[in-house]
Amino acid sequence: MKILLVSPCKDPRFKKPKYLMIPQLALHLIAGLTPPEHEVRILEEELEEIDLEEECDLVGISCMTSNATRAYDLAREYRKRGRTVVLGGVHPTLLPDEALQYSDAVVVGEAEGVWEQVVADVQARKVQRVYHQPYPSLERYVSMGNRRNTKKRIFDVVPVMTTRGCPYNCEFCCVHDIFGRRIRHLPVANVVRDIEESGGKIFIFLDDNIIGDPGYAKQLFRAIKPLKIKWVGQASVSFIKDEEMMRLASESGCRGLFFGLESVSQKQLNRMRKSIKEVDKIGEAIQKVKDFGIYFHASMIFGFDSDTKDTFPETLDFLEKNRVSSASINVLTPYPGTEVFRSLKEQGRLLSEDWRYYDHSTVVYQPQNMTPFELQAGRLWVLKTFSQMSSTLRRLPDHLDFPLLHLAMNLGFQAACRHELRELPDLAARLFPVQDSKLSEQRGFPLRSLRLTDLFGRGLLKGDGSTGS
Ligand code: B12
Repeated sequence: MKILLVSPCKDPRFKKPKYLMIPQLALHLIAGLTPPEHEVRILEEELEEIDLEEECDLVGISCMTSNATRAYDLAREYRKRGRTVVLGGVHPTLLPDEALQYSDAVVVGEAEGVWEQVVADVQARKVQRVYHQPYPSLERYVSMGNRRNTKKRIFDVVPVMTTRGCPYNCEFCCVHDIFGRRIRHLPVANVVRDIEESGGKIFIFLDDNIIGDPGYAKQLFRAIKPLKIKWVGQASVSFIKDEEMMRLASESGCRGLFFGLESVSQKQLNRMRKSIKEVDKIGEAIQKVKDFGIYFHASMIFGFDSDTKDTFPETLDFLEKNRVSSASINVLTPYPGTEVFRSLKEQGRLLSEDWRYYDHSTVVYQPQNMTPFELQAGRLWVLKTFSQMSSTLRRLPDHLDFPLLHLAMNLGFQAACRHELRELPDLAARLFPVQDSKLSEQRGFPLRSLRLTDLFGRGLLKGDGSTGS
């Protein structure tokens, strides 16, 4: 059979810069699981156009929530053309009944342990509706071969994942529901073999927390040190509590880590399960990571119930004062399946259940201490001010170990911000309550020519809970 594995983009009209793209590990893994008699092609829509007429028997589509609508549109089109369509990934796992309306079958959870059966059933024309094997063992080596692709990406970064599952129960995250609370590992020897076979030099570990199981992490770092690779990954700030861990990570080629700080509001930090809860200590942690020659990327979330309009300037001050190189500036997104989704829905605070808006950048619920528009604009103000050239250059002397990465990341965020600003008036008209858009018009901020600095300069966004004057 000819099998096409597709990763849809969120919106084919607005593709991300190619240099930011990393290969979709799930599709390479599924290709590796496919019995060798079948022909498999991987198609990432961010990198190439989709030809719906492309000849194939089975189409496997992977999606998260934000690109689920596009995935469903494609599934519908492929099925019209007589292809068998199987949906998998985070969103179909969370809402299998919804995904089944657009596909022949859904794989709930991981592909390991079921994909071979899916392929055999499609070939025998006996496809079942749902395939699910909870928490499969990751012991078997799945060969993904050489997965470098220098032609299409500027940074040739190869993805690897060593663990699945997360012991934490964060109310805004669905990972523990999908992959379970127990951390499962790939054998270290298999990770080493995969790295060697991949042909890459720079790697990204996609694990939610590469140091989640400290014993395993140290074993892994010791094993990959002789490979002389460079790598980046995600970790919790508890990283800095273990000097040996930091040294081993750095010696094994760690050059950058993504830390989900989420908030620098003391109230919110007290509510979350974080290993470091004091804002000052987070500042020290940032410095310590940098001292080990590791790039610090922060991820922040605005819109928790304890957040007020003051949270925006406070967060910006924190990021600038601590000379953070780059930051993902997100809004709280109530992904289906999470506690936040259940609770906001119960309280009647959801503004939309159109999954295209569930992307960490768009406000889809009524915040507690501000209007949806204020949250949307406040996030953009922080993103714009922090990543603009003057601020980026001011922080550059602190990042001379990685000047290009520092510039590339901030330029990328700046470009994304410009696009979002252009879209903001239309978005506000479509999504936010009428009064919200009117309010800003009345206060002299015509949405069409909105300047975010004005929102702060004239006090619209500043102030605890009030709408300003
Ligand atoms: C890597 C990653 C990314 C990369 C993806 C790019 C890439 N080329 O890999 C980047 C950085 C671009 C990214 C972006 C985003 N991400 Co992301 N990302 C992840 C992360 C850390 C790992 C995903 C991964 O590749 N895992 C490794 C592979 C092997 O696992 P997998 O994808 O789950 O696939 C397995 C199964 O799901 C299944 N499967 C998957 N697809 C298919 C398809 C078929 C046909 C079958 C049979 C099976 C199957 O089989 C696979 C093997 O078992 C997860 C966290 C996590 N633990 O899942 C978040 C996560 C998936 N991302 C998330 C989010 C929110 C986003 C963003 C919206 C964030 C943002 N601010 O931009 C964007 C959306 C991008 C978009 N498409 O619109 C959320 C998703 C929540 C949701 N309900 O959608 C997660 C769960 C993080 C979280 N903790 O909340 N992300």
